[in-house]
Amino acid sequence: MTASAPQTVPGFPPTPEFAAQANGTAELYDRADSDRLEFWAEQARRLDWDTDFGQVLDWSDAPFAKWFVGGKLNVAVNCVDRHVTAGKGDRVAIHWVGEPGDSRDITYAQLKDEVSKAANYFTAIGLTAGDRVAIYMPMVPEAIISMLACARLGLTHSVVFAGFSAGALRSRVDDAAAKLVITTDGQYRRGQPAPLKAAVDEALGTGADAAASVEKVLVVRRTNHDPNLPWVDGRDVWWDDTVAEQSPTHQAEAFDAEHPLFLLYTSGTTGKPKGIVHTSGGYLTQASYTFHYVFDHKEGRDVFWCGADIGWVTGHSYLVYGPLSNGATEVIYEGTPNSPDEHRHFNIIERYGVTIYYIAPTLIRTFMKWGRDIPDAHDLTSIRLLGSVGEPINPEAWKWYRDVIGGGTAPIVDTWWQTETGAIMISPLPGVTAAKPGSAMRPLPGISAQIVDDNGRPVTHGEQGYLVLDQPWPAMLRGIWGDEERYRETYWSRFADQGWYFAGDGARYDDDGALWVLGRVDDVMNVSGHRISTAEVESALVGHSGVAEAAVIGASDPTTGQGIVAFVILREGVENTGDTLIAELRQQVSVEISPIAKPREINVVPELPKTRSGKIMRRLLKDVAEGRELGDTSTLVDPSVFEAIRAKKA
Ligand code: 6R9
Repeated sequence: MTASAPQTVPGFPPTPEFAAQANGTAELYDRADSDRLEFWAEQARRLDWDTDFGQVLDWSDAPFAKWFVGGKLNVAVNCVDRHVTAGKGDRVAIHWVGEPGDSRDITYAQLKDEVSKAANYFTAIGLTAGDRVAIYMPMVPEAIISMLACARLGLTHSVVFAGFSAGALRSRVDDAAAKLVITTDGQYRRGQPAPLKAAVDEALGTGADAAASVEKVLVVRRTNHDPNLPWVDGRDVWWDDTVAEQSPTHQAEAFDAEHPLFLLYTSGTTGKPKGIVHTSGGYLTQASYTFHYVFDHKEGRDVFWCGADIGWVTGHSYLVYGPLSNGATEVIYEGTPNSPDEHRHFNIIERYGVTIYYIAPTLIRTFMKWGRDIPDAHDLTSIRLLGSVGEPINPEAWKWYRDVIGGGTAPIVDTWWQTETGAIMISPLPGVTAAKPGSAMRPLPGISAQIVDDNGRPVTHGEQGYLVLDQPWPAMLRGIWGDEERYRETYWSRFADQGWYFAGDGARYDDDGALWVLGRVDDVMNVSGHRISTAEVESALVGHSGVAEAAVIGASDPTTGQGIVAFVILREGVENTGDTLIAELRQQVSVEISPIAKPREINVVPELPKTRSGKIMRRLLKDVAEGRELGDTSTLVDPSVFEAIRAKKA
């Protein structure tokens, strides 16, 4: 665990002006407490249902939940068409900003046409409800159009972060047996076009090695960087030649509330990523509800900007399904925050009058490093609410965020949730909560959590324990794709007797009962808000012919939260070529997983510290990496191993 929290700190109460206009009220908690399921039924009515639901929750087959039983709806119609029908077709849905500085405004009416065209094309190539589609794209409008077109047809999308390697894409395509892969010719990376379709070609392979499930690769022209883009005839098609030619009208059909909407792969404690399954009615209900209350969204007035990539769950719930189901106007930015320079985000806030801004603490700390002169050079007075997500936010970054970006008054919502939870679970309610810097405060109305010890007993205030969710919630994952056993084992076995969901995070309450999330208690690292498993990086490292064994830990890092530190043992007879070897190993990880998983530091050591049962003592490696005195070494086979490791590190 990383963050340390003071026991009692004062909260920042909302200003009377903010409280007076807030969507959230203290009464919302009471209403949810008095009848939780009725409360969720009320929230579900935010959506348009073609067939009304009966039972709100069927938990008889726990841990497999069914929410809004018997209800039917179309997710895309709820995100797009119904706003057009309600006369809001001219409202901008998306202010899109490309990295090279190009931009596009897309109204709800235009979005409806674009989504319909894509849906017509997907139907024309024979895709039917239940088929899987892999989306491997940078942050271009067509990525969102593709997601919505899938939702419209009941196709299950699997968005794969475009920073992932060909190998990572292939394993996800195979696991889901995707029939269609949607990509772009290239993507901008810090102002330069870089190939992307090439990675798809590499991933899908040819001949005997070809990904068997894939029938078509649909390519959006983005960078135009290669006049001789490699092309597989019969498999590859341009978006411009196909989707763009389709009719902009499409009759949508309603799907069951439990119809699978998307898969999203996330790192677990083992090397193999898990395909988290989300369904339609419950997911959209909670995405929509949280967007309205946590971001205090005012339709037609606010301009929302979530800085996440669509490759992560934050991009799914707060770039696509949450904002669009609420008829929001949002900004979507394709590139990095320092392209062309460090003013980029603040220019965008000024240009579009962004009112609600939602980013990760790692970016806040990067802004702090760049210096306040940069944001101070801009008029950021449009901002009225700030959000944080992905990792614990340190109180210093919280205060800087509020003072420098939020004009000293904007409420901050520190939102705890996970790929698995689908939507925000624990967060202050703006206008109601006196938020404390660094605390996610308390579960939202309708959500129930506890902090417990190893035996499932609630810990006393001030003590650290495990965060568990003791009641099902609408946007909860419905399973791990194709692996029922792993679903039970990963989330429901730790507190099986009680039937609680184990989140994998440590937490504690302070003396005032505010909840502080302290970080992962399992072998999952959090680097710049990205979840990376130690096992995945270890398996990439031992994939190098010179490496016999590897141990990886997340060491605390002032900017990225955690940084990846690896310890490797070389095979007999392999020469340690120093920097050359380290560079090769880092490259190996980059190719096998992604550049985001490259270790910050790799130490070649003669031995790894192990317990008698053969487990690597990661806790001790963490002590070494963070330069601390060693903790208890009594269970080690050979405590002197550390002398050798320290000598190597020095
Ligand atoms: C939404 C998202 C989930 C893990 C989660 C926790 C960490 C997320 C946090 C936070 C402290 C917050 N996390 N939000 N920790 N405070 N506000 O990030 O999903 O990528 O699945 O990561 O991120 O450790 O378990 P995901």
